[in-house]
Amino acid sequence: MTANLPNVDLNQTVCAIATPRGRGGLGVVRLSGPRAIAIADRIFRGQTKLSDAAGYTVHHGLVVDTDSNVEIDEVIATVFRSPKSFSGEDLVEFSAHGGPVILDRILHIMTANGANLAGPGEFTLRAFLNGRIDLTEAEAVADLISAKTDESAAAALKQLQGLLLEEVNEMRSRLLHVLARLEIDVDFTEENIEESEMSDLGTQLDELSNRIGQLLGGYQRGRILRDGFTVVLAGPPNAGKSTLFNRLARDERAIVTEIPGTTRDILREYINLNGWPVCIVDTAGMRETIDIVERIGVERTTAAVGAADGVIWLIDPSADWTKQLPVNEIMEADIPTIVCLNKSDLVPDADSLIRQIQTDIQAHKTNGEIRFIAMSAKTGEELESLLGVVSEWIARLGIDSHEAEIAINERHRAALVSAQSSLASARSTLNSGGESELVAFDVQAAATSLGEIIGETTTDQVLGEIFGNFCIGK
Ligand SMILES: Nc1nc2c(ncn2[C@@H]2O[C@H](COP(=O)(O)OP(=O)(O)OP(=O)(O)O)[C@@H](O)[C@H]2O)c(=O)[nH]1
Ligand SMILES: [Mg+2]
Repeated sequence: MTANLPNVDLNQTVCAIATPRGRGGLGVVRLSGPRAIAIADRIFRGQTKLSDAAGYTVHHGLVVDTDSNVEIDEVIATVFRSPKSFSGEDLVEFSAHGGPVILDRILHIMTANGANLAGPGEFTLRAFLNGRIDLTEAEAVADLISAKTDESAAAALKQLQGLLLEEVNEMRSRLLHVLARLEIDVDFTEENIEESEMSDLGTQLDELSNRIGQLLGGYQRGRILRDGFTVVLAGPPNAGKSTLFNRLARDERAIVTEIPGTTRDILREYINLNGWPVCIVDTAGMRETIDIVERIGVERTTAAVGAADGVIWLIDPSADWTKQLPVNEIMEADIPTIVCLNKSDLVPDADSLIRQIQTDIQAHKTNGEIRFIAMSAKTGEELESLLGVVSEWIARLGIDSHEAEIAINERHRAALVSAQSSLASARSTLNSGGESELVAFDVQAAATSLGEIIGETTTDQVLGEIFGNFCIGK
Protein backbone atom coordinates (compact mmCIF):
# COMPACT_ATOMS: atom_id res chain seq x y z
CA MET A 1 0.00 0.00 0.00
CA THR A 2 1.51 3.29 -1.02
CA ALA A 3 -0.47 6.21 0.16
CA ASN A 4 0.34 9.70 1.28
CA LEU A 5 -1.51 11.66 3.85
CA PRO A 6 -3.50 14.30 2.00
CA ASN A 7 -2.01 17.66 2.76
CA VAL A 8 -4.70 18.92 5.08
CA ASP A 9 -4.84 22.51 6.25
CA LEU A 10 -7.87 22.92 8.48
CA ASN A 11 -7.81 26.68 7.85
CA GLN A 12 -8.65 26.02 4.22
CA THR A 13 -12.13 25.30 2.94
CA VAL A 14 -12.37 22.31 0.60
CA CYS A 15 -14.88 20.97 -1.89
CA ALA A 16 -15.51 17.77 -3.85
CA ILE A 17 -18.21 15.90 -5.71
CA ALA A 18 -19.48 13.35 -3.18
CA THR A 19 -21.49 11.14 -5.55
CA PRO A 20 -20.03 8.71 -8.13
CA ARG A 21 -18.94 9.99 -11.54
CA GLY A 22 -21.55 9.54 -14.23
CA ARG A 23 -25.13 10.53 -14.78
CA GLY A 24 -27.79 10.20 -12.10
CA GLY A 25 -30.95 11.80 -10.79
CA LEU A 26 -28.94 13.72 -8.23
CA GLY A 27 -25.33 14.68 -7.71
CA VAL A 28 -23.99 16.10 -4.48
CA VAL A 29 -21.18 18.61 -4.09
CA ARG A 30 -19.76 19.03 -0.60
CA LEU A 31 -18.06 22.13 0.77
CA SER A 32 -16.42 22.03 4.20
CA GLY A 33 -14.23 24.33 6.30
CA PRO A 34 -14.25 27.69 8.03
CA ARG A 35 -15.44 29.61 4.94
CA ALA A 36 -17.88 26.96 3.68
CA ILE A 37 -20.99 28.94 4.46
CA ALA A 38 -19.54 32.26 3.20
CA ILE A 39 -18.52 30.67 -0.12
CA ALA A 40 -21.85 28.85 -0.45
CA ASP A 41 -23.62 32.13 0.20
CA ARG A 42 -21.79 33.84 -2.67
CA ILE A 43 -22.70 31.26 -5.29
CA PHE A 44 -26.30 30.60 -4.17
CA ARG A 45 -29.43 32.64 -4.94
CA GLY A 46 -32.49 31.66 -2.92
CA GLN A 47 -35.10 33.05 -0.56
CA THR A 48 -32.77 32.67 2.40
CA LYS A 49 -29.20 33.87 2.61
CA LEU A 50 -27.23 30.77 3.54
CA SER A 51 -25.09 32.87 5.91
CA ASP A 52 -28.26 33.49 7.92
CA ALA A 53 -29.38 29.87 7.81
CA ALA A 54 -29.33 27.70 10.92
CA GLY A 55 -27.65 24.30 10.96
CA TYR A 56 -29.64 21.31 9.68
CA THR A 57 -31.76 23.47 7.38
CA VAL A 58 -32.50 22.95 3.71
CA HIS A 59 -32.86 25.69 1.08
CA HIS A 60 -34.03 25.74 -2.49
CA GLY A 61 -32.34 28.07 -4.96
CA LEU A 62 -29.94 28.46 -7.87
CA VAL A 63 -26.19 28.09 -8.16
CA VAL A 64 -24.84 31.03 -10.13
CA ASP A 65 -21.48 31.47 -11.80
CA THR A 66 -20.15 34.49 -9.92
CA ASP A 67 -17.91 35.52 -12.86
CA SER A 68 -20.49 35.52 -15.62
CA ASN A 69 -23.67 35.73 -13.54
CA VAL A 70 -24.98 32.73 -15.49
CA GLU A 71 -27.35 30.39 -13.65
CA ILE A 72 -25.97 26.84 -13.57
CA ASP A 73 -28.55 24.64 -11.87
CA GLU A 74 -31.48 24.55 -9.52
CA VAL A 75 -30.27 22.99 -6.29
CA ILE A 76 -31.13 22.13 -2.73
CA ALA A 77 -28.53 23.42 -0.26
CA THR A 78 -28.26 21.75 3.14
CA VAL A 79 -26.45 23.78 5.77
CA PHE A 80 -24.58 22.15 8.66
CA ARG A 81 -22.95 24.25 11.33
CA SER A 82 -19.84 23.24 13.25
CA PRO A 83 -19.53 20.97 15.15
CA LYS A 84 -22.70 19.25 14.01
CA SER A 85 -21.64 18.13 10.56
CA PHE A 86 -19.94 15.10 9.03
CA SER A 87 -16.53 16.80 9.17
CA GLY A 88 -17.20 18.69 12.40
CA GLU A 89 -16.75 21.94 10.44
CA ASP A 90 -19.21 24.32 8.81
CA LEU A 91 -20.39 22.32 5.82
CA VAL A 92 -22.81 22.84 2.93
CA GLU A 93 -24.04 20.13 0.58
CA PHE A 94 -25.53 21.11 -2.75
CA SER A 95 -27.83 18.50 -4.27
CA ALA A 96 -27.84 19.31 -7.94
CA HIS A 97 -28.90 17.39 -11.04
CA GLY A 98 -26.51 14.50 -11.44
CA GLY A 99 -24.67 15.31 -14.65
CA PRO A 100 -20.87 15.59 -14.79
CA VAL A 101 -20.96 18.91 -16.65
CA ILE A 102 -23.11 20.56 -13.99
CA LEU A 103 -21.24 19.09 -11.05
CA ASP A 104 -17.83 20.02 -12.47
CA ARG A 105 -19.09 23.53 -13.10
CA ILE A 106 -20.32 23.91 -9.51
CA LEU A 107 -17.00 22.62 -8.26
CA HIS A 108 -15.20 25.10 -10.47
CA ILE A 109 -17.30 28.00 -9.15
CA MET A 110 -16.51 26.97 -5.60
CA THR A 111 -12.77 26.95 -6.29
CA ALA A 112 -13.06 30.30 -8.07
CA ASN A 113 -14.57 31.63 -4.86
CA GLY A 114 -11.77 30.46 -2.61
CA ALA A 115 -12.29 26.75 -1.93
CA ASN A 116 -9.59 24.13 -2.59
CA LEU A 117 -10.20 20.70 -4.07
CA ALA A 118 -10.43 18.07 -1.32
CA GLY A 119 -8.02 15.12 -1.35
CA PRO A 120 -9.17 11.49 -1.12
CA GLY A 121 -11.02 10.86 2.15
CA GLU A 122 -10.39 14.43 3.24
CA PHE A 123 -13.88 15.02 4.69
CA THR A 124 -13.50 11.92 6.85
CA LEU A 125 -9.90 12.83 7.73
CA ARG A 126 -11.09 16.28 8.79
CA ALA A 127 -13.78 14.63 10.93
CA PHE A 128 -10.99 12.64 12.59
CA LEU A 129 -8.63 15.62 13.01
CA ASN A 130 -11.50 17.66 14.45
CA GLY A 131 -12.18 14.94 17.01
CA ARG A 132 -15.62 14.25 15.58
CA ILE A 133 -14.82 10.57 15.01
CA ASP A 134 -11.98 8.26 16.01
CA LEU A 135 -9.87 6.15 13.66
CA THR A 136 -12.06 3.03 13.95
CA GLU A 137 -15.10 5.07 12.96
CA ALA A 138 -13.20 6.58 10.02
CA GLU A 139 -12.30 3.07 8.86
CA ALA A 140 -15.93 2.06 9.28
CA VAL A 141 -16.99 4.78 6.81
CA ALA A 142 -14.85 3.11 4.12
CA ASP A 143 -15.99 -0.38 5.19
CA LEU A 144 -19.63 0.60 5.01
CA ILE A 145 -19.24 2.10 1.55
CA SER A 146 -17.42 -0.96 0.23
CA ALA A 147 -19.53 -3.56 2.10
CA LYS A 148 -20.24 -6.61 -0.04
CA THR A 149 -23.15 -8.16 1.83
CA ASP A 150 -25.77 -7.11 4.40
CA GLU A 151 -23.67 -8.77 7.11
CA SER A 152 -20.59 -6.79 6.07
CA ALA A 153 -22.60 -3.57 6.17
CA ALA A 154 -24.08 -4.38 9.58
CA ALA A 155 -20.63 -5.01 11.05
CA ALA A 156 -19.32 -1.75 9.56
CA LEU A 157 -22.29 0.16 10.95
CA LYS A 158 -21.65 -1.19 14.45
CA GLN A 159 -18.08 0.02 14.19
CA LEU A 160 -19.26 3.37 12.86
CA GLN A 161 -21.51 3.66 15.88
CA GLY A 162 -18.47 3.32 18.11
CA LEU A 163 -18.66 -0.28 19.35
CA LEU A 164 -14.93 -0.89 19.00
CA LEU A 165 -14.09 2.63 20.20
CA GLU A 166 -16.06 2.11 23.42
CA GLU A 167 -14.45 -1.24 23.99
CA VAL A 168 -10.94 0.17 23.51
CA ASN A 169 -11.66 3.24 25.64
CA GLU A 170 -12.96 1.09 28.46
CA MET A 171 -9.81 -1.05 28.39
CA ARG A 172 -7.56 1.97 28.20
CA SER A 173 -9.19 3.64 31.16
CA ARG A 174 -8.73 0.47 33.19
CA LEU A 175 -5.06 0.38 32.19
CA LEU A 176 -4.61 4.04 33.13
CA HIS A 177 -6.19 3.25 36.48
CA VAL A 178 -3.69 0.43 37.03
CA LEU A 179 -0.95 2.83 36.01
CA ALA A 180 -2.11 5.43 38.52
CA ARG A 181 -1.93 2.86 41.30
CA LEU A 182 1.53 1.75 40.19
CA GLU A 183 2.78 5.28 40.09
CA ILE A 184 1.54 5.98 43.57
CA ASP A 185 3.52 2.94 44.55
CA VAL A 186 6.66 4.21 42.83
CA ASP A 187 6.45 7.62 44.47
CA PHE A 188 5.67 6.59 48.01
CA THR A 189 7.51 3.39 48.69
CA GLU A 190 10.15 3.17 45.99
CA GLU A 191 10.03 -0.52 46.64
CA ASN A 192 8.31 -3.58 45.37
CA ILE A 193 4.56 -3.86 45.31
CA GLU A 194 2.69 -5.13 48.35
CA GLU A 195 1.30 -8.68 48.28
CA SER A 196 -2.42 -7.89 48.36
CA GLU A 197 -2.06 -5.08 45.86
CA MET A 198 -0.04 -7.36 43.63
CA SER A 199 -2.70 -10.03 43.38
CA ASP A 200 -5.37 -7.45 42.69
CA LEU A 201 -3.32 -5.86 39.92
CA GLY A 202 -2.59 -9.30 38.54
CA THR A 203 -6.31 -10.08 38.33
CA GLN A 204 -6.94 -6.84 36.49
CA LEU A 205 -4.18 -7.48 33.98
CA ASP A 206 -5.51 -11.01 33.38
CA GLU A 207 -9.03 -9.74 32.79
CA LEU A 208 -7.77 -7.20 30.28
CA SER A 209 -5.67 -9.76 28.53
CA ASN A 210 -8.70 -12.07 28.23
CA ARG A 211 -10.78 -9.30 26.78
CA ILE A 212 -8.10 -8.57 24.21
CA GLY A 213 -8.09 -12.28 23.40
CA GLN A 214 -11.84 -12.12 22.74
CA LEU A 215 -11.43 -9.14 20.46
CA LEU A 216 -8.70 -10.97 18.56
CA GLY A 217 -11.27 -13.74 18.04
CA GLY A 218 -13.13 -11.29 15.80
CA TYR A 219 -10.27 -11.02 13.32
CA GLN A 220 -11.32 -13.85 11.00
CA ARG A 221 -14.88 -12.56 10.99
CA GLY A 222 -13.66 -9.08 10.09
CA ARG A 223 -11.34 -10.38 7.40
CA ILE A 224 -14.09 -12.43 5.75
CA LEU A 225 -16.69 -9.67 6.02
CA ARG A 226 -14.32 -7.11 4.48
CA ASP A 227 -12.35 -9.13 1.93
CA GLY A 228 -14.50 -12.22 1.48
CA PHE A 229 -13.71 -15.92 1.81
CA THR A 230 -11.56 -16.66 -1.24
CA VAL A 231 -12.27 -19.80 -3.26
CA VAL A 232 -9.97 -20.49 -6.20
CA LEU A 233 -11.19 -22.57 -9.16
CA ALA A 234 -8.19 -24.47 -10.46
CA GLY A 235 -7.48 -27.52 -12.57
CA PRO A 236 -6.26 -28.58 -15.99
CA PRO A 237 -7.23 -26.61 -19.11
CA ASN A 238 -10.75 -27.19 -20.41
CA ALA A 239 -12.03 -28.73 -17.17
CA GLY A 240 -14.85 -26.18 -16.99
CA LYS A 241 -13.49 -23.65 -14.46
CA SER A 242 -14.78 -20.64 -16.34
CA THR A 243 -18.15 -22.32 -16.92
CA LEU A 244 -18.48 -22.88 -13.17
CA PHE A 245 -17.23 -19.35 -12.49
CA ASN A 246 -19.91 -17.86 -14.76
CA ARG A 247 -22.61 -19.99 -13.20
CA LEU A 248 -21.62 -18.92 -9.68
CA ALA A 249 -21.35 -15.27 -10.72
CA ARG A 250 -24.66 -15.59 -12.62
CA ASP A 251 -23.06 -13.70 -15.46
CA GLU A 252 -21.11 -14.50 -18.62
CA ARG A 253 -18.03 -12.87 -17.10
CA ALA A 254 -15.38 -15.29 -18.36
CA ILE A 255 -14.81 -16.44 -21.92
CA VAL A 256 -15.66 -20.13 -22.35
CA THR A 257 -14.50 -22.14 -25.36
CA GLU A 258 -13.64 -25.75 -26.08
CA ILE A 259 -10.05 -24.67 -26.74
CA PRO A 260 -7.74 -25.60 -23.84
CA GLY A 261 -5.89 -22.56 -22.48
CA THR A 262 -8.73 -20.05 -22.97
CA THR A 263 -8.33 -18.27 -19.64
CA ARG A 264 -5.05 -16.48 -18.97
CA ASP A 265 -5.89 -13.67 -16.58
CA ILE A 266 -7.26 -14.12 -13.10
CA LEU A 267 -10.91 -13.11 -12.76
CA ARG A 268 -12.66 -12.39 -9.45
CA GLU A 269 -16.32 -12.06 -8.56
CA TYR A 270 -17.99 -11.72 -5.20
CA ILE A 271 -21.03 -13.82 -4.45
CA ASN A 272 -23.21 -13.78 -1.36
CA LEU A 273 -23.29 -17.13 0.42
CA ASN A 274 -25.72 -16.92 3.35
CA GLY A 275 -24.60 -13.38 4.08
CA TRP A 276 -20.88 -14.07 3.77
CA PRO A 277 -19.06 -12.50 0.84
CA VAL A 278 -17.23 -15.22 -1.09
CA CYS A 279 -14.65 -14.18 -3.64
CA ILE A 280 -14.64 -16.69 -6.50
CA VAL A 281 -11.43 -16.70 -8.53
CA ASP A 282 -11.21 -18.11 -12.06
CA THR A 283 -7.72 -19.09 -13.18
CA ALA A 284 -5.68 -20.27 -16.13
CA GLY A 285 -5.63 -24.07 -16.51
CA MET A 286 -2.56 -25.70 -14.99
CA ARG A 287 -0.29 -27.34 -17.54
CA GLU A 288 3.25 -27.30 -18.82
CA THR A 289 3.28 -24.84 -21.66
CA ILE A 290 5.68 -22.99 -23.88
CA ASP A 291 3.20 -20.23 -24.65
CA ILE A 292 4.63 -17.29 -22.73
CA VAL A 293 1.25 -15.65 -22.05
CA GLU A 294 -0.24 -18.87 -20.80
CA ARG A 295 2.85 -19.56 -18.67
CA ILE A 296 2.40 -16.23 -16.88
CA GLY A 297 -1.24 -17.23 -16.38
CA VAL A 298 -0.17 -20.50 -14.76
CA GLU A 299 2.22 -18.62 -12.46
CA ARG A 300 -0.64 -16.40 -11.39
CA THR A 301 -2.81 -19.45 -10.76
CA THR A 302 -0.15 -20.87 -8.46
CA ALA A 303 0.02 -17.59 -6.54
CA ALA A 304 -3.79 -17.44 -6.26
CA VAL A 305 -3.89 -20.98 -4.90
CA GLY A 306 -1.30 -20.02 -2.29
CA ALA A 307 -3.50 -17.16 -1.04
CA ALA A 308 -6.80 -19.09 -1.13
CA ASP A 309 -9.08 -19.95 1.78
CA GLY A 310 -10.27 -22.95 -0.22
CA VAL A 311 -9.70 -24.57 -3.61
CA ILE A 312 -12.07 -26.26 -6.03
CA TRP A 313 -10.03 -28.50 -8.34
CA LEU A 314 -11.91 -29.49 -11.49
CA ILE A 315 -11.31 -32.62 -13.53
CA ASP A 316 -12.59 -33.25 -17.07
CA PRO A 317 -13.87 -36.83 -17.44
CA SER A 318 -13.61 -36.69 -21.23
CA ALA A 319 -9.82 -36.85 -20.83
CA ASP A 320 -7.65 -39.24 -18.79
CA TRP A 321 -8.30 -38.31 -15.15
CA THR A 322 -5.03 -39.84 -13.92
CA LYS A 323 -3.24 -36.98 -15.67
CA GLN A 324 -5.43 -34.33 -14.04
CA LEU A 325 -4.78 -34.78 -10.34
CA PRO A 326 -4.29 -31.75 -8.06
CA VAL A 327 -0.83 -30.22 -8.17
CA ASN A 328 1.57 -30.58 -5.22
CA GLU A 329 0.97 -26.97 -4.15
CA ILE A 330 -2.55 -28.07 -3.26
CA MET A 331 -1.87 -31.59 -2.00
CA GLU A 332 0.74 -30.36 0.45
CA ALA A 333 -0.88 -27.12 1.59
CA ASP A 334 -3.19 -26.60 4.53
CA ILE A 335 -5.98 -25.47 2.22
CA PRO A 336 -9.34 -27.25 2.22
CA THR A 337 -9.97 -28.63 -1.24
CA ILE A 338 -12.85 -30.06 -3.21
CA VAL A 339 -11.91 -32.33 -6.09
CA CYS A 340 -14.71 -31.94 -8.57
CA LEU A 341 -15.38 -34.34 -11.37
CA ASN A 342 -17.04 -31.88 -13.74
CA LYS A 343 -19.17 -32.60 -16.82
CA SER A 344 -21.04 -35.35 -15.00
CA ASP A 345 -23.71 -34.90 -17.68
CA LEU A 346 -21.29 -36.42 -20.21
CA VAL A 347 -20.45 -39.62 -18.33
CA PRO A 348 -22.95 -42.32 -17.34
CA ASP A 349 -20.99 -43.43 -14.27
CA ALA A 350 -19.78 -40.14 -12.77
CA ASP A 351 -20.35 -41.31 -9.20
CA SER A 352 -18.28 -44.45 -9.54
CA LEU A 353 -15.58 -42.50 -11.36
CA ILE A 354 -15.31 -39.93 -8.56
CA ARG A 355 -15.08 -42.78 -6.03
CA GLN A 356 -12.15 -44.22 -7.99
CA ILE A 357 -10.48 -40.84 -8.02
CA GLN A 358 -11.13 -40.49 -4.30
CA THR A 359 -9.52 -43.85 -3.56
CA ASP A 360 -6.55 -42.90 -5.65
CA ILE A 361 -5.77 -39.48 -4.19
CA GLN A 362 -7.32 -39.20 -0.74
CA ALA A 363 -4.26 -40.55 1.02
CA HIS A 364 -1.95 -38.12 -0.75
CA LYS A 365 -3.39 -34.95 0.72
CA THR A 366 -0.94 -34.51 3.57
CA ASN A 367 -2.45 -31.30 4.95
CA GLY A 368 -5.93 -29.79 5.08
CA GLU A 369 -9.18 -31.56 4.22
CA ILE A 370 -10.15 -32.97 0.84
CA ARG A 371 -13.68 -33.69 -0.44
CA PHE A 372 -14.98 -35.26 -3.66
CA ILE A 373 -18.02 -34.29 -5.72
CA ALA A 374 -19.24 -35.22 -9.18
CA MET A 375 -21.08 -32.31 -10.75
CA SER A 376 -21.92 -30.44 -13.91
CA ALA A 377 -21.05 -26.80 -14.29
CA LYS A 378 -23.13 -26.76 -17.44
CA THR A 379 -26.41 -28.08 -16.01
CA GLY A 380 -25.87 -26.96 -12.42
CA GLU A 381 -26.26 -30.50 -11.09
CA GLU A 382 -24.80 -30.89 -7.59
CA LEU A 383 -23.95 -27.19 -7.44
CA GLU A 384 -25.75 -26.99 -4.10
CA SER A 385 -23.52 -29.73 -2.66
CA LEU A 386 -20.51 -27.76 -3.76
CA LEU A 387 -21.73 -24.56 -2.11
CA GLY A 388 -22.71 -26.56 0.96
CA VAL A 389 -19.09 -27.58 1.43
CA VAL A 390 -17.91 -23.97 1.05
CA SER A 391 -20.49 -22.94 3.69
CA GLU A 392 -19.08 -25.61 6.01
CA TRP A 393 -15.58 -24.23 5.52
CA ILE A 394 -16.75 -20.76 6.47
CA ALA A 395 -18.71 -22.03 9.47
CA ARG A 396 -15.61 -23.86 10.66
CA LEU A 397 -13.78 -20.56 11.14
CA GLY A 398 -16.11 -20.01 14.13
CA ILE A 399 -16.92 -16.54 12.91
CA ASP A 400 -20.58 -16.75 13.85
CA SER A 401 -19.86 -17.06 17.54
CA HIS A 402 -20.60 -14.38 20.10
CA GLU A 403 -16.89 -14.07 20.85
CA ALA A 404 -16.28 -12.78 17.36
CA GLU A 405 -18.91 -10.07 17.67
CA ILE A 406 -16.63 -7.15 16.87
CA ALA A 407 -15.13 -7.58 13.42
CA ILE A 408 -11.61 -6.17 13.78
CA ASN A 409 -9.23 -5.52 10.89
CA GLU A 410 -5.53 -6.26 10.38
CA ARG A 411 -4.42 -2.92 11.85
CA HIS A 412 -6.49 -3.47 14.99
CA ARG A 413 -5.19 -7.02 15.24
CA ALA A 414 -1.55 -5.93 15.17
CA ALA A 415 -2.14 -3.33 17.90
CA LEU A 416 -4.08 -5.78 20.08
CA VAL A 417 -1.35 -8.43 19.74
CA SER A 418 1.23 -5.88 20.80
CA ALA A 419 -0.92 -4.76 23.77
CA GLN A 420 -1.38 -8.36 24.81
CA SER A 421 2.33 -9.04 24.72
CA SER A 422 3.03 -5.94 26.86
CA LEU A 423 0.45 -7.17 29.36
CA ALA A 424 2.05 -10.61 29.45
CA SER A 425 5.38 -8.98 30.16
CA ALA A 426 3.84 -6.82 32.92
CA ARG A 427 2.27 -9.92 34.40
CA SER A 428 5.51 -11.83 34.49
CA THR A 429 7.35 -8.94 36.17
CA LEU A 430 4.55 -8.81 38.71
CA ASN A 431 4.74 -12.57 39.29
CA SER A 432 8.41 -12.42 40.01
CA GLY A 433 7.74 -9.65 42.56
CA GLY A 434 9.36 -7.12 40.26
CA GLU A 435 9.58 -3.38 40.63
CA SER A 436 6.45 -1.42 40.05
CA GLU A 437 8.33 0.88 37.71
CA LEU A 438 8.99 -1.97 35.31
CA VAL A 439 5.39 -3.13 35.49
CA ALA A 440 4.27 0.44 34.86
CA PHE A 441 6.47 0.62 31.78
CA ASP A 442 4.73 -2.37 30.19
CA VAL A 443 1.26 -1.24 31.23
CA GLN A 444 1.99 2.12 29.62
CA ALA A 445 3.13 0.36 26.44
CA ALA A 446 -0.13 -1.65 26.37
CA ALA A 447 -2.15 1.55 26.75
CA THR A 448 -0.19 3.15 23.91
CA SER A 449 -0.88 0.18 21.63
CA LEU A 450 -4.58 0.39 22.38
CA GLY A 451 -4.41 4.13 21.72
CA GLU A 452 -3.13 3.39 18.20
CA ILE A 453 -6.38 1.58 17.39
CA ILE A 454 -8.53 4.63 17.98
CA GLY A 455 -5.92 7.07 16.67
CA GLU A 456 -4.97 8.55 20.03
CA THR A 457 -1.36 7.82 19.17
CA THR A 458 -0.75 7.50 15.48
CA THR A 459 1.65 8.37 12.70
CA ASP A 460 1.12 10.19 9.42
CA GLN A 461 2.03 6.97 7.65
CA VAL A 462 -0.85 5.12 9.28
CA LEU A 463 -3.24 7.96 8.48
CA GLY A 464 -1.92 8.00 4.91
CA GLU A 465 -2.58 4.28 4.53
CA ILE A 466 -6.11 4.57 5.85
CA PHE A 467 -7.24 7.73 4.12
CA GLY A 468 -5.23 7.22 0.93
CA ASN A 469 -7.57 4.33 0.14
CA PHE A 470 -10.65 6.50 0.26
CA CYS A 471 -12.09 8.04 -2.87
CA ILE A 472 -12.41 11.76 -3.42
CA GLY A 473 -15.57 13.15 -1.87
CA LYS A 474 -15.69 10.95 1.24
N1 LIG B 1 -21.05 -31.08 -21.16
C1 LIG B 1 -20.42 -30.22 -20.38
N2 LIG B 1 -19.54 -29.37 -20.90
C2 LIG B 1 -18.92 -28.49 -20.08
C3 LIG B 1 -19.17 -28.47 -18.69
N3 LIG B 1 -18.39 -27.49 -18.15
C4 LIG B 1 -17.70 -26.95 -19.16
N4 LIG B 1 -17.99 -27.55 -20.34
C5 LIG B 1 -17.43 -27.26 -21.66
O1 LIG B 1 -16.04 -27.48 -21.60
C6 LIG B 1 -15.34 -26.56 -22.42
C7 LIG B 1 -14.29 -25.82 -21.60
O2 LIG B 1 -14.95 -25.03 -20.62
P1 LIG B 1 -14.25 -23.81 -19.89
O3 LIG B 1 -15.18 -23.36 -18.85
O4 LIG B 1 -13.76 -22.82 -20.88
O5 LIG B 1 -12.99 -24.57 -19.26
P2 LIG B 1 -11.77 -23.93 -18.44
O6 LIG B 1 -11.43 -24.90 -17.38
O7 LIG B 1 -12.09 -22.55 -18.02
O8 LIG B 1 -10.64 -23.96 -19.55
P3 LIG B 1 -9.31 -23.03 -19.66
O9 LIG B 1 -9.71 -21.60 -19.44
O10 LIG B 1 -8.84 -23.31 -21.03
O11 LIG B 1 -8.35 -23.52 -18.63
C8 LIG B 1 -16.39 -25.63 -22.99
O12 LIG B 1 -16.72 -26.08 -24.28
C9 LIG B 1 -17.57 -25.82 -22.04
O13 LIG B 1 -18.82 -25.58 -22.66
C10 LIG B 1 -20.12 -29.40 -18.16
O14 LIG B 1 -20.42 -29.47 -16.97
N5 LIG B 1 -20.70 -30.26 -19.06
MG1 LIG C 1 -11.23 -20.80 -18.40
